[in-house]
Amino acid sequence: MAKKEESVKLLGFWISPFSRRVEMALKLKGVPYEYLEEELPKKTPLLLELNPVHKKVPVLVHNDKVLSESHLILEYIDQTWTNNPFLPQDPYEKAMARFWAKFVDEQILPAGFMPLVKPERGIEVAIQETRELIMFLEKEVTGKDFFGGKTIGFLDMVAGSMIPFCLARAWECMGIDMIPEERFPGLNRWIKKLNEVEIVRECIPPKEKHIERMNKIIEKAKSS
Ligand SMILES: N[C@@H](CCC(=O)N[C@@H](CS)C(=O)NCC(=O)O)C(=O)O
Repeated sequence: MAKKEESVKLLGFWISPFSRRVEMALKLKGVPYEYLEEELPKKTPLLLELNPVHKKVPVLVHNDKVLSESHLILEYIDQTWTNNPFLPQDPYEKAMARFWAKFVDEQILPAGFMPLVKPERGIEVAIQETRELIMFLEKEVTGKDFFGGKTIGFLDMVAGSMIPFCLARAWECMGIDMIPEERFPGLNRWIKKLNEVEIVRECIPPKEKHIERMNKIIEKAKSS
């Protein structure tokens, strides 16, 4: 829990999976924080001042410390507030959680999102390639409730904010179920489990509003 004199602020954007996962982590730890919404693509002078390198959300401000990049923010949160640890303690498991988290953001996200904007090799190829990548996670989660085991962990927050509650919703705009139950039973079970976690439900964007906004983002990106 945050100590009395502590100040925790989060600059975020409501549909950003990167922001959503940081909120999940703060809530999991029970850290009170002030949430400052950015209206992307506009950027406030505060965001530009706090994250001059990347100019992106999320940014966490803990007292006089400023942090950006969601994976690093999650690690900082886990090590600063030590209740409800969410990164594995075992060095190998921790390295693997980081490995898969990087894979989600650096491989699954571009493979799954870009074709919605520029379907250069066709939608069918994009679906197949994205599913091949997602299948690696299916193997990781099979037989478990969460990637972290019995409770939600680092990779659950990274992959959860990105795959079911962002990417799959973007594909739903096209009428496509990217993670069909018959091909991905482990991931579908995991998604149900995630939906049972109160802090996850509190942090994911409302579905209708989210899909409507994503449709607009995709259309705008297509025409630019
Ligand atoms: N690697 C960053 C990615 C953050 C990111 O891409 N944030 C987006 C919102 S979803 C953003 O602020 N975009 C503004 C821009 O690109 O100008 C992280 O993990 O925090």
